[in-house]
Amino acid sequence: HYEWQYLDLMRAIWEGGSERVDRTGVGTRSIFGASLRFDLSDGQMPLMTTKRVYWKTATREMLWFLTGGTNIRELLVQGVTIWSDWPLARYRKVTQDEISQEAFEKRIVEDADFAERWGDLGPVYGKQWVDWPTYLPAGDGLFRRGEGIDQITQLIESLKNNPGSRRHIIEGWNVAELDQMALPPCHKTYQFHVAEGKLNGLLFQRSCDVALGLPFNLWSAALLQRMLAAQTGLEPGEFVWMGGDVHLYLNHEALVKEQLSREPVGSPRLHLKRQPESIFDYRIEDFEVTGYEPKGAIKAPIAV
Ligand code: DHF
Ligand code: TMP
Repeated sequence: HYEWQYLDLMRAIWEGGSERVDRTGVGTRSIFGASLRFDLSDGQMPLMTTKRVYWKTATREMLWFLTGGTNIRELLVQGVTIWSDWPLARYRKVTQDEISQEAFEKRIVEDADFAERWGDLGPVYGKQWVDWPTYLPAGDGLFRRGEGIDQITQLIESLKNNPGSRRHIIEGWNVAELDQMALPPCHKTYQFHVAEGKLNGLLFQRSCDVALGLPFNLWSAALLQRMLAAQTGLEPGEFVWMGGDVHLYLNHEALVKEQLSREPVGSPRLHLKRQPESIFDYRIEDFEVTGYEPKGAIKAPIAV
């Protein structure tokens, strides 16, 4: 079963990782450099079954990236709260207001001005994917804004018109704008490869929270690959994941112990129920998962 790769990685880090101090102060056990490989033929997806993974939440996040959105308001109106912690931490720090997460989220949804001021994550994934900024010389050493680059549209064109290319890349790591981002991109580089009518994909993730982030990241990358395959008339091939700093937070011990005591069950499949004109036109109702009967959810605190 594909999921043993994930469980083996988790065990290897917990048993053999180096203990390191990290940005959040929580502390991790970490290894450097890891890879996983999944077959996406016949609707197969790298969806973990040893705990419930909220694949609809991850799908809503991916659709949000494709809109170019960077404000958590667009997630919160759909009930998605996975990005709230970072704007909330900034708001609390700047205003010294000990507002609850619920009250903060409610205010973001109800008050557009407040959302604009406090809900934006900066030029993160969505912005770089579909509107990577460019600058044109305007004389006197000054520059003005050029048209943004839509990497997603360019990628689809290159997959269709130049399948043999070795430059099918989506890049999130805009060095000039990292300091404006709430978090610099973790899933930073996607590369695609066309062979024998199949679309293969690879994600390089510089930093990986194996317990909370990785199950989402695997689902989302495979989902993007499935949408790209559908839009380019290719069959989904293999999905390869590569991680840089791959870690478990020390306060995830209970999750790790519980999850490693479980065994994978079944083989969930993803069906794309509709083929929209463009990759930007997918809606949440277009995605159906069958055969997913996971073990129960396991809660764990997220390091901010
Ligand atoms: N920071 C850290 N430390 N780890 C992350 O995985 C992470 N991921 C981010 C942003 N910053 C991060 C964006 N993605 C959850 C999952 C993914 C995600 C952010 C949060 C999360 O909280 N998952 C929980 C609850 C899911 C839910 O409420 O829907 C889980 O149990 O999977
Ligand atoms: P860092 O920017 O200091 O590396 O912290 C980011 C943390 O968030 C790190 O634990 C990795 C985790 N993370 C994921 O695992 N997946 C994600 O998609 C995101 C956004 C973050």
